[in-house]
Amino acid sequence: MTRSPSDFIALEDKHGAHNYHPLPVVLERGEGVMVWDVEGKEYFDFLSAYSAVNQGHGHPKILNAMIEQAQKLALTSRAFYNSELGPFEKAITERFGYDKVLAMNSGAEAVETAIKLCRRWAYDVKKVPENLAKIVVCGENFHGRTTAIISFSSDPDSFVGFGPFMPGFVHIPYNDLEALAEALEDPHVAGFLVEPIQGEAGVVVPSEDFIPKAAALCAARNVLFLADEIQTGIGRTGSWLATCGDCHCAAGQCERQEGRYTRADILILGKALSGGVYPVSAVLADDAIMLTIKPGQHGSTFGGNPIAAKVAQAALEVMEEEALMQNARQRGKQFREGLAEKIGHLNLVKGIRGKGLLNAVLINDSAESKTAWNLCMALRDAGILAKPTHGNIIRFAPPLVITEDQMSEALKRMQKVFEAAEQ
Ligand code: IF1
Repeated sequence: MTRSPSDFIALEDKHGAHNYHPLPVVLERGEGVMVWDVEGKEYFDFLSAYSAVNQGHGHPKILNAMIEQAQKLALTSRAFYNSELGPFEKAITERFGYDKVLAMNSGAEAVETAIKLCRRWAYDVKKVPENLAKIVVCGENFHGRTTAIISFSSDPDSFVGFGPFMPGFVHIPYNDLEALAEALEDPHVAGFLVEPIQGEAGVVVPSEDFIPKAAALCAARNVLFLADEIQTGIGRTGSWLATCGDCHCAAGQCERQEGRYTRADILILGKALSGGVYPVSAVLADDAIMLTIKPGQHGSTFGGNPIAAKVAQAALEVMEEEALMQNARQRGKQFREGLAEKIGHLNLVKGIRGKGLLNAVLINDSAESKTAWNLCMALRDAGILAKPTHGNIIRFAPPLVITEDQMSEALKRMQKVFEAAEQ
């Protein structure tokens, strides 16, 4: 077989499920912000595997943690203890300020875990009648692709054809405090599950008071606040957690400046907790919630395995050692201001929005048009990899290790692509 991209694409087409429509580029190697295709062409990675590669591709400290642990002991299952899980649990619960953590693997598994915890707390602590607990969710949400999670999706692509659906979810519009207050009138509501910034919906940043006031409304009604920080957490928006607002402290040590830091009752992490090399997700909560699940009532074969524990610990340490939250804030500002200056005036561009290094460009065309896709193809040819979210919105989320010079070069290339498309 030759090493042409079309050969690799043909293999996937013939032997793989068609559950994706990837951009036609075949990647082979990555280092930091850069990736190379099978023909040796170099690209800026402006997707970071949907914010799972915050620390950059092939981070040496994270890779070494994975390799060294794999050579010692990779997997025991939780039938036995292992030497790495306890130290990781201590590190992450102290980092984010919670009593306990339940380690899983994928983000969807962590969201499912949070839903189970919320329901158990409702029945055991809030005394909601058995099987009547409800969880409030937002329109345009994305929390994963399991059948329970798609049961409360509002995206037909996510749920059509996969019924019957899991009951017990109530929809409100995102960023709508009045609708939330009304939904919380129902005494059977156990929790409110929300993304602090909606990623897949197109990097929708809510009003500044939405998260803190939503959490306050929940507290007043004895309803749990579940923050899905799988995409926004671990530095992506310029602080440890997007629910940190702008205080930039290391979450958990925050002085909880009124309205500046919202502490979720159940915090859901994933993606970049993996350091971009090994799936790790985690659910954090205090004892009153976490201990409602008893031995044998939840788990997974790989959840909390020694490699995951070592990799996640290294992934968190790198964030602090390399001041990646601060860099995300500075480079994000450089991106939004630089791009607005270069292309903000173009008819093609309807808007630029985001926080930290989770940003998006809204294309001035219908969601059904191919404009955003065609722009991503042209960006690919210019050595920048990005992909549209819903229709006419392009998400830009490079690894948080991107330098000022790399961002300047990427912005120059984006300007050329958008100006050429404007003609
Ligand atoms: C794919 C979207 C992003 C997430 C939030 C939970 C999960 C995700 C806020 C589930 C995962 C990934 C899934 C990935 C593409 C990507 C994505 F386009 F699907 F919606 F980022 F916006 N909560 N998001 O963003 O985590 O089980 O995937 O580990 O192709 O499905 P997961």
